[in-house]
Amino acid sequence: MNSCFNISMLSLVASAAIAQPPQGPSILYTTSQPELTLSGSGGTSLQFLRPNEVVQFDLWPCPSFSAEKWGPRTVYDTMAGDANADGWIHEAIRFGAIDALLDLPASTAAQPPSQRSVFWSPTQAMGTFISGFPGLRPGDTARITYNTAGFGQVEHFLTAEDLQIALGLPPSPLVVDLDAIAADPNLGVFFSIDQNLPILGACGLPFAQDGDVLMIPAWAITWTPDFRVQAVVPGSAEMCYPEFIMDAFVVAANMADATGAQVTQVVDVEGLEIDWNGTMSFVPGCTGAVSARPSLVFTASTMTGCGVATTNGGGMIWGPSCGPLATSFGFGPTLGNQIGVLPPSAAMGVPSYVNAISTSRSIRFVLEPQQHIVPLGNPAIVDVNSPGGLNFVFAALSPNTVAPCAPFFNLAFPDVYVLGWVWSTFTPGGFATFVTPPINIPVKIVFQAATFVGPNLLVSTPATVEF
Ligand SMILES: [Ca+2]
Ligand SMILES: [Ca+2]
Ligand SMILES: [Ca+2]
Repeated sequence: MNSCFNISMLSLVASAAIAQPPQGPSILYTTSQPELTLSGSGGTSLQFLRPNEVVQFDLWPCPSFSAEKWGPRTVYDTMAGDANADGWIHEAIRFGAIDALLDLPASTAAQPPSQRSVFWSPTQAMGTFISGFPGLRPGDTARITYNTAGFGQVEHFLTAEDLQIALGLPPSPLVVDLDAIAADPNLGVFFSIDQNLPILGACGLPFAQDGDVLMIPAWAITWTPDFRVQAVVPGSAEMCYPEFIMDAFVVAANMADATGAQVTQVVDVEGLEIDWNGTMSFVPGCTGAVSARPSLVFTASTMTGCGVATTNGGGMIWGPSCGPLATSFGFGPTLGNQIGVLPPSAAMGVPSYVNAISTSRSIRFVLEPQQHIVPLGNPAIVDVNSPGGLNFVFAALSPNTVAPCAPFFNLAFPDVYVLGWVWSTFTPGGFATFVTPPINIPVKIVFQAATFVGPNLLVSTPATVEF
């Protein structure tokens, strides 16, 4: 047992070193199928991408080579706890898939965006044993936080009930699965749903298709002080871009899919983000109230090879920085390497489409166990991806329900989990792996790493290993 460091010492160092975030812009996204990072992530388990995990692709500095895992299952496990009350914190298919992502930091946010602050929508409801009701359901857009009700609480950006109210539906029973979202306090909420559905939207809009982009205009939204949706005007959802217009955008983009064929339809819009480099039009909606129609970055179920398009200019392949994020039709398949995932061959792209997308400025400093549940008598083996040159890794015992944590100001993960720590070690920077002594008693252990980048002390995402 190494007892040379503790968090109170780190706190003293951190309080002396507040500097600008060193992180440039990036894309956070999810793949619809299991995929691999282009880099191989140093041979660690961080190369394996799953539909319920979030991957990050840097837009700066150019050229970006590979995407890397930013939201491993273990960080969501650790924040959420044993939500299904089966005695294990790890859930291999927690959320089913993450089918929408939204980074909308409040201007008053004290810390940079992180796995704690970025919102998402699941395809399967999370258990409510830890969070209580209403929980995190397919129609919700939310994050996992802690408050006076305890750890592992769900904080909504937009509840499934408010989404249904905006669509002119009763708040229950819940029938909507939100499938893509983008938002801005001045512009409103732009979204797509996962199924065709009779609704009663603005001016009698009778039907929503899975390929439509709908919007809740800003005038119809009451915001919380931290820019989450507190209430919506019933039946205020209106059409932003109907499916046939989205089809026209994707035809104009002239994009190849993973086989090299041209994408001619969206079928199901899967990811949305505001294209701040695009044009914006202000048009009277069907109610007469003028609302903004920004250019939107979008992905769709037909855009295999993980291609990304924008509605800007009437429809183009999106190329936010280093290069276009798809192959033009006639020039071979969209492989996936454009957004940093490993194609099966030079002739065939990845089978995935991008299922959720958000731009962000978030530092990547993550841990992932090679196995989340380990037989007694074996060590924990945990992989690290660190922006620093040397990491201090700490471990503490976790309750069986949900691990406690405390706020800890830094530019990466905003909470410290290694309260009452029991073990520590060092690892080198970049991709690395650490191994504990064999564990012979049935315990749950939460790990967290710390490193310096220049004068800044950074704390990693937490990881839980169960014996
Ligand atoms: Ca569980
Ligand atoms: Ca969903
Ligand atoms: Ca989606």
